[in-house]
Amino acid sequence: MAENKKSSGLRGGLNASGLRFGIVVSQFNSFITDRLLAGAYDALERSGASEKQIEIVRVPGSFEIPLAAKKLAATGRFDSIICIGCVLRGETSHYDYVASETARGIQLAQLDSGVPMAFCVLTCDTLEQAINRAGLKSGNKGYESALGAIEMARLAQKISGKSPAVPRRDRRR
Ligand code: INI
Repeated sequence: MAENKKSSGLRGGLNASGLRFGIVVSQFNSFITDRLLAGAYDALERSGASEKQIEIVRVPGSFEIPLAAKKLAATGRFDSIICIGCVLRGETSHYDYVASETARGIQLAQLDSGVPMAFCVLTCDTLEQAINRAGLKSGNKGYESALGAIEMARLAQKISGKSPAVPRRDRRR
């Protein structure tokens, strides 16, 4: 019985076909963010999305991501938005403000708009840590975030009844 409960519940799934994605990518630390973008794009394509379902918007730095993401969401054209940035700690407290306001802004943007937003903003102490998360030792966070974006887009559809949570053939009349 407990086993059954563990596997039950609504899930999004990882089929990206027909979904529309916005990707907001920061140009600051583009050595890292370009690799995260490539990872995200790869995940979307492997999951069934085609080029015309994906729109990329470039902003100067991570601090600008939330506004661009909110504006994209307001167009109504997107099922999910992936927010890509990389904040590296420097000698001053600037890092803390950029990192926390970017995270807060993205969370507010997704809660205000109702459009799922994946948080793919690396916050690292060193460049090495960032490189490891952009395709080396620790995988590619862009790839992982894109999978999260697909899953949340599908889950949002199911919760709001826009796509059948249960395949039609399995429904009881
Ligand atoms: N933007 C980043 O995306 N990463 C950083 O590491 C960074 N640092 O360290 O300054 C950064 N700053 C720029 C910021 O995002 C804004 O573009 C800028 O403050 C103008 O609003």
